[in-house]
Amino acid sequence: MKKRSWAEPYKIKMVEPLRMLSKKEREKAMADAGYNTFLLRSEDVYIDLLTDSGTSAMSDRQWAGMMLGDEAYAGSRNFYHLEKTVQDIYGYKHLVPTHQGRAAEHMISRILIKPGDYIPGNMYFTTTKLHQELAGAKFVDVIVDEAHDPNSEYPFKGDIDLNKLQALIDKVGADKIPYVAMATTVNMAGGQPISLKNLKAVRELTKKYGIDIVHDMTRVAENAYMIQQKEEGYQDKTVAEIVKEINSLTDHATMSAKKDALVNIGGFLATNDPRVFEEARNMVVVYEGLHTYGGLAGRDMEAMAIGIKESVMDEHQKARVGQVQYLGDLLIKSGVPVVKPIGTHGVFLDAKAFYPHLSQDEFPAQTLAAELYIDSGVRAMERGVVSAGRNKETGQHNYPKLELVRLTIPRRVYTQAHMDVVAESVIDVFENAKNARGLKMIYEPKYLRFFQARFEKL
Ligand code: PLI
Repeated sequence: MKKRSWAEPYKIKMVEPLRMLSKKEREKAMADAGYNTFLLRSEDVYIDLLTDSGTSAMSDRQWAGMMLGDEAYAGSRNFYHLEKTVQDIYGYKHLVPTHQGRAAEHMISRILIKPGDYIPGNMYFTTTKLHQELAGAKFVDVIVDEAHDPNSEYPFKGDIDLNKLQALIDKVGADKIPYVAMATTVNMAGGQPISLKNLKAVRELTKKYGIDIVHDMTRVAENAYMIQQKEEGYQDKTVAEIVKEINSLTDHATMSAKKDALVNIGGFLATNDPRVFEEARNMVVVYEGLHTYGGLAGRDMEAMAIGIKESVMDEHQKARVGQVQYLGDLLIKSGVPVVKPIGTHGVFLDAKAFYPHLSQDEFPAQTLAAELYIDSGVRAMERGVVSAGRNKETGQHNYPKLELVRLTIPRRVYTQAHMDVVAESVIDVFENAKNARGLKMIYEPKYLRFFQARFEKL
């Protein structure tokens, strides 16, 4: 059969010019930023793969929706549109909007956790875990072992190990486990999906013990697309149908709409439990704003409602995830060490394999992100020992098995040619890897240190 390529299901109506500094200027910019890509100025970045959070290009329909913002303090028309969309597309009964995901994480942690509780999860996310800890819980990783192995080709590395979950229940008792934290997809594992087969088993086990499931649905439509592509029995289901099925197996959800839902700001807490809804509606007024806007403008809620509908379209996910896989395949073909299989929102470089001569105390992933920026102006993000923070009890670094650099692809923003440029730069940096020196941390903030820590070259 003749080859038939796919292409993005949109054309470009407005462009934003990019500029590229000279190598000397990039070296200075990186040193001035303390070798932390979060501290670079966006204007000094050529291709920005720091994050897929809040960086999507909105559609003309979303921009048109912005003009329909009803900026009333209470009862905005856009809130009701968003509420109906969350009910229709996601299937959750009650909605409390928030300005972004971590505000919803704060509320659900405060509502469901008692000090001394345990929260098992399919790996951790930085803000999610911090809010669990601030509410007095201890996070316990119950993801399958394959998730910690960058070379395992297991297709559903987001799966929960039921034996690990059962062992925790046996050890601490179900009354000390208010909920399982389940994320679609698992960001820190490389954007890896959970399977429906696994989620159904987790639902069965948690039901037996009266344990809830809190769903971090930040990238649920991308996870659904992977299920459609890889899980037996789902090839004929639409992404929208699979999203509904995933959500139906959970009790509450937190959402950073800045990812899947294609908006630059926004999030929410959703729940099927009227008591949790009642408490969250009370709490949101203290921290975010009235329960019909939760820190958002009416226009933001309108853009989110439209973005949610666009995010579950099969052709959108095919192009979105397809672009990520395109970049991943270029790197794999050139022998660059990456987390396999390629996930949905980015390609994760294995910094330990780039720099076997650097120990984790020399921050290999932080080093790699800096080297990549200096090489080509491509901005990536550290996801290794800096992101993992310190052990609360011992004060030592947490040493995660995965020491990664994330090339995160914003949705609908860059072209295939940009991906080619990125791949060429990564390959060059890999070929020169043995010359890299590590870094020393010279400033460390108390919370979520990766955002603001500063480094010096060793
Ligand atoms: O950045 P927020 O507060 O809207 O959402 C926090 C958050 C929660 N869960 C997951 C899985 C995330 O990926 C997430 C935010 N992620 C960021 C900012 C990222 O760059 O991946």
